Parts: sequence; C-alpha cells; structure tokens
Amino acid sequence: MRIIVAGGDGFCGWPTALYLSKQGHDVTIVDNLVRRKYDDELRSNSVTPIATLEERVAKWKEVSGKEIKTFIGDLNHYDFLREVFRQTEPEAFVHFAEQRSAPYSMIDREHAVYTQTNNVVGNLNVLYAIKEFAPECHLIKLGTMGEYGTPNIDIEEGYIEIEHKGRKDTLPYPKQPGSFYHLSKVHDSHNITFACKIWGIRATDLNQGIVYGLHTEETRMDPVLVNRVDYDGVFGTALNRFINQAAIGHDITVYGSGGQTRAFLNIEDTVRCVEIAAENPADKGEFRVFNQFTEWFSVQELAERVHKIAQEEGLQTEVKKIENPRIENEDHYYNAVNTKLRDLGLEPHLLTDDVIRDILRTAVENKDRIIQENVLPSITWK
Ligand code: UPG
Repeated sequence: MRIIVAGGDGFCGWPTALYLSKQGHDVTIVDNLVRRKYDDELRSNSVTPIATLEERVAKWKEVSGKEIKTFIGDLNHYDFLREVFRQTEPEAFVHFAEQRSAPYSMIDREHAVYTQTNNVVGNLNVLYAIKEFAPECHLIKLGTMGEYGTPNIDIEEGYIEIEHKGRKDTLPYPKQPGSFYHLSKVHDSHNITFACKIWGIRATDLNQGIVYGLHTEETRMDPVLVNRVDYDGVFGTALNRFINQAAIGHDITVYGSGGQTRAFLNIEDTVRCVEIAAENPADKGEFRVFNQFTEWFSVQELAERVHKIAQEEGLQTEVKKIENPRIENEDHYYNAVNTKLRDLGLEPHLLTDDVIRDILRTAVENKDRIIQENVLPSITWK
C-alpha cells in the first residue's frame, strides 16, 4: 500500500514509518522538522541522541534494503501538500503531524493560537487534498483519549447511544478536553466528521492514550535508527518522564494528589494499531473512532511502580507530590472501552516490571544528556 506518514520524524511517526516499511508498504514521510525546533526554542533535547532524518532514512535503506521517501514541508502550505499528493498518490494518509504537547499549548496566547492554527488548518488541508487528489485515500488521524476528558460515566469508542424524552439516537461522545492542545484534536474530529459526511471521505480517528517506551524492533536495528524520548516538563509525558527522573536520582513528580487516571500504551502497540487501521480501512463516508490504548493507571500508581524498579536498580529517588500546574480532576471515575482494535487483532504489550526496567536502563545509559533545569514543570494553566 502507498502510505504517507505525516510527522514521520517524530516520536510516534518515526517508528511507525519503519514498521510499515518493513511490512512491505511503500512509505513516504512528510515532515517540517518542527519537533526539533521546539527543542531549540525550549533549550531541551531528546534523552537519546537522534540522527537527522536524512541519516535515518539512509541507514534504514542500508539495514533493510527498503527506501522511505521524504518530503520536508508543512501541511499548512497547500501548494506543498498538493505536490506531495500528486507525486505519491497515497492510499492511506497517517497523520501524526501536529503540535502534541498540552503544556506547550498553554504557555501563552501565541502558543495556544499556534497550536490550534497549525493543527486545525493542517488537518483541514489534508481533508481538502484527499477530496481533490485522492478521494479513495483512507485518513488515519491521531486523535487523543484526552478529547473525552474524565466524565463520570464509561467512555465509549467515539459514539454513545442516548435516550432523550422517549427518543433514541447514536451521537458523538461528549468531549471535555483539558487544554488548548486537546481542544485542537476535538476541532479536528469535528472537521473530519463533517468532511466524511459531505464528501464521502473514509477516516479513522485513533484516540490514543499516553505512549510510553521508545524502542521498537526496527529502531533497535542500528543506533542511527534510535527513537527520540522526552523527559522535560513540556514534552515529557507521565511514565517516560518518571523513568527519566528516576535515572538521574530526581524526585518523581506526581502533580497534586496523583489520582488522575489516564489510558496508556507501549510504542510497540502504536505502530501495530496504525497497521491494523490501514489494513482494515473505514468505509466511504465513514468516520470511525478507535480508542487506542491497552491499560489505564493513576499517576501515583505509575510513580510507585517506577520507584520500586529504580530501587531494585540501585537508584536513589523518591515519589514527591508537587503542586499541580494544571487544572484537572485529581479524583475521578475512569472506565474506557477499547475493544475495536483488539477485535481486529491487536495483542497488547502490557506494562511489566521488565518493560519499565528496559526503558530505565536506556535512560541511565544516556543520563548525562538530561538537562536538570528542564525536569520540573514550568508552565501553569492558571
Ligand atoms: N503528570 C504528573 N506528573 C508529571 C507529568 C504529568 O502527575 O510529571 C500528570 C498530569 O497532571 C496529567 C497526566 O499526568 O494528569 C498526564 O499528563 P501527560 O503525560 O503530560 O499527558 P497529556 O498531557 O494527556 O498528553 C499526552 C501527549 C498527547 C496525547 C495524550 C494522550 O502529550 O499528545 O494526546 O498524552 O492521552
């Protein structure tokens, strides 16, 4: 299948591009390399030393014999996107190319406006490009479990049957996101729903949980193929962040009471979920939603698990509750459905102690790269 991976230089996109290429798909990466620029802006870095995209794809060709084509440019520039579609004629468009940090979107007005413009307009351009140049192309869009927020009822997969004043309908599940970033994904979902309805586009929204880990079978094939991993207060996410904190003997930073519960999955499952979506395309005009996660945990629970493994590895670290920089429920109900990907064959890699230990050892190997001043959160919602 001819597959575009937009955002193919990023944390989820790079391993996905490699995995799909290994499975024999004809993969093209589209990326504006902005994730590397956010590092410059924030004076931060990946814990692992990452190669340039050029070096990465050259090494992939050397070790696998397979070619990944690249287009460097921005989805917000329609002339560029048009050219990409003309030259590649995609059958599937995997869209990871969005600003994905909630704290980054909450820095100030400029960052909120940037996040929503970049994400919403970029995605709208992709919808128009599919309509104009590749109407059969299946859009596989990265949404987030954060679109739903933390309602006091079970979270369904995209839709919920409602009975109201004696009448019934199946409606989009209510969205109560917790940042301008998460809101951008909700706006995307609405635009995609409408485009499917009016133009008959086929789309799958992958409402992904928090991804942990970094290695996949393919990224382990050579040090030049290594994936990035974030630990800082802006782009680092709960579990990976805790593990990197432990690696340098820093306190493990639980925000508030730590009762916040979130859905999680291993990066090795991310790549497989995208493959499952690609191999089982949505019907014409269908806006399909998969909840893409394998387990859920409270942040306190995760902090304690990391602490235990860190102690076994001889590292000195403590779990520390700090003032929550976000405005969010810290004590809430959480029960989310995730049967659709499982029904299509996903076999989850669950979070075992060995998985935590493996990520921790990679962090320890690279611990000299961690910039201490970036570890604590610096952005508040207030
Ligand atoms: N948290 C802590 N301590 C930390 C970092 C986070 O307690 O040091 C808490 C935070 O308050 C929140 C939860 O952990 O309640 C999750 O935060 P985080 O791991 O930063 O995830 P999100 O902000 O939800 O965003 C990530 C990705 C986003 C994706 C989403 C999927 O950045 O792109 O959409 O996970 O759920």
